[in-house]
Amino acid sequence: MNQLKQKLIEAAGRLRTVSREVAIVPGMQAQATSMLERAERLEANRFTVALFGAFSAGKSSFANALMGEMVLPVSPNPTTAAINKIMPPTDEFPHGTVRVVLKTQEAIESDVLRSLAIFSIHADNLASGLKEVERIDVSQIAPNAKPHYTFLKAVTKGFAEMGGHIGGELIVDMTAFKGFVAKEEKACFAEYIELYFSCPLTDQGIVLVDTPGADSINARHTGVAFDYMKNADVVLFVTYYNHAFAQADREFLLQMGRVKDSFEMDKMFFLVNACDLAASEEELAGVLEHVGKNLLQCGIRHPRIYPVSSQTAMLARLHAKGKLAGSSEKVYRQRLNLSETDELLSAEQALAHSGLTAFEQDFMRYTLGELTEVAVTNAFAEMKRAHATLGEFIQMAQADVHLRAEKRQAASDAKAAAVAAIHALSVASEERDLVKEREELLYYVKQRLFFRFNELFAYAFNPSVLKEDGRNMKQALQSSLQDLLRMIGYDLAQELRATSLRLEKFLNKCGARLTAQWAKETAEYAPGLTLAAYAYHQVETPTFNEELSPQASQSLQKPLGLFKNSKDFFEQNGKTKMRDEMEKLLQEPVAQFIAAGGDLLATQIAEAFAAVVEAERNRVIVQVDEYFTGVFAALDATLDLADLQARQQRIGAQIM
Ligand SMILES: Nc1nc2c(ncn2[C@@H]2O[C@H](COP(=O)(O)OP(=O)(O)OP(=O)(O)O)[C@@H](O)[C@H]2O)c(=O)[nH]1
Ligand SMILES: [Mg+2]
Repeated sequence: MNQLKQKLIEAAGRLRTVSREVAIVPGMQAQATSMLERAERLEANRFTVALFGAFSAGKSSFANALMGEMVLPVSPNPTTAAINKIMPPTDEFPHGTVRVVLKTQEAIESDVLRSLAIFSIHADNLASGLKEVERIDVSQIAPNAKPHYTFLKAVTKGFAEMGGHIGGELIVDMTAFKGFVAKEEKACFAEYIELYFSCPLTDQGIVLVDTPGADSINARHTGVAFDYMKNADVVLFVTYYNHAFAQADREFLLQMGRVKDSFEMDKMFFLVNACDLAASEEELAGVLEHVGKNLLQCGIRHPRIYPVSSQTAMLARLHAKGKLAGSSEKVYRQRLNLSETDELLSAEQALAHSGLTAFEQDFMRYTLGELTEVAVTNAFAEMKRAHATLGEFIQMAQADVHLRAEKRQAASDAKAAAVAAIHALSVASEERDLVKEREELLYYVKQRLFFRFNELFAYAFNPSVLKEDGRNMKQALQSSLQDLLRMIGYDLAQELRATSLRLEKFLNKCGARLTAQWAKETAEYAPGLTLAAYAYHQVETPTFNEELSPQASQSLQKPLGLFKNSKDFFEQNGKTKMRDEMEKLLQEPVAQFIAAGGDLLATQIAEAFAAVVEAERNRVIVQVDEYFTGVFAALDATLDLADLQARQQRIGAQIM
């Protein structure tokens, strides 16, 4: 594991050396600066590993096992309530420091007002909103609305203590950390919590992000979850051995299925945790197969699935440190099928038995190893480019005096022609392609939503919610309808987020295509110039609305009235009739919703593309300009040839 960081540091060192060698060469300043910046990026490199999964799947337990210490609080009840990041310590934040970054006043207010709206309560501001929480009828809360209620109660409870800190940040110690992470009344005020903690994992520059159970994160933090899914280098998805996939799991995995092809590499790992609960090898194989089938249904093919026991792995790591206490040794022996008199396995064997070794090997090799490799390869490509440019200048400077004079005039003309060609290249065809791509992607969003409509309808209008056991059926029907609309809004917002990522990828394809065209144009006038590789541009995911228009709910009241009784609904064709009616009436509001999201995407992508063109064009022009500065210096014989040759040789040694 240690080699990763070392490889990066070593490549950074070479970049610094080469940068120093060429910094004084006319026409190579931009390359020198760029190599220096790359070196800094490599040295500060962070790999983000984000953990997702349902409540109590064992995300925090697994994170602890990876770190080899009981850092995060763990319990059978919903525990982790805030996003927390375990980070490599810095000078400013030494080992053991905890930084709690609190939400802003606006963020808390909008979270509270949004959650209140789920209960049809509308308030003007935070203070008046919090007073309304008591009005919620606890006996009537739909399962999907539960996280919202828990959240509102937590804000009310914690306001006296935390209210004064809103918008700021707090520095606390490790003891207070556990309270912040696990106590919802505190955690609900935190945007995220950073724990600076030295362990083998963070020493490699890895940032481990532990998230609250998918249920609450889906209900209240969809945008945030998506950003982590999008930006993390590795995503670990944890399920508990004998828990079925919950709806929240499915929603998360569906989203992963939608976007996975937008990533360069497969960055997903699936962990089936608590495998110590397996009664037999056959049972375990059955569970793994079940997980694989579920993933396939979500569009995830060829998943990497690992059975693990976080607890056994943790015990093995304690054993390795000689910290195994009496009671934990007993559990440890049970897990390893050893009697009290048997000799203990080595910690290494026990870790292999827990499944962690197999996971860690692949995790390091396939993802972080490959990511490091890519970073190092790019660094070498840049050094080789510097080596080639310098070689070209040396060759020119060696030419005889008449030839140089001739070339001097030609170079002057070539430079002007190259710059003119760069400006002349039209980007209209890329702009058209982007519009076409967006329209096509959005067309399929609508198709897919209605393809899923039966499933969503059946989930919202299910027999357990519409049971005639004396409950208020009118209210139950309304709640099913609201559930359905909420799921549709959520599904569409997720689709739009996925679309935004696909468009980001397409935009970069267009950008790279332009750069390739510029390279072709400039090659005619400056054959010795190799342009720097196109740099990927990220586009921020817009914040999408997640609710259909209120008119949608109004227009569906009529088909809702078709409900006679649950027998007619579930056993005769009452359900089909209502569903078909609703499907018809929803066409328009869904189309409008997608169109509004599409407008947001259109503006954002157009602006982003204009910015990419501007930035890349300038980058190319600067390179052309620099290159000719070097050419002129070489042809004017103002260079110290012997010195340049020595430099080129030293650079050659760096890139061997
Ligand atoms: N048998 C067994 N139980 C485990 C294992 N890992 C975790 N558990 C138990 O599962 C429960 C949940 O573990 P956590 O790590 O808190 O789960 P989580 O996913 O972080 O839960 P939230 O933070 O609430 O979303 C705890 O009671 C753990 O002791 C394991 O490997 N084997
Ligand atoms: Mg947890």
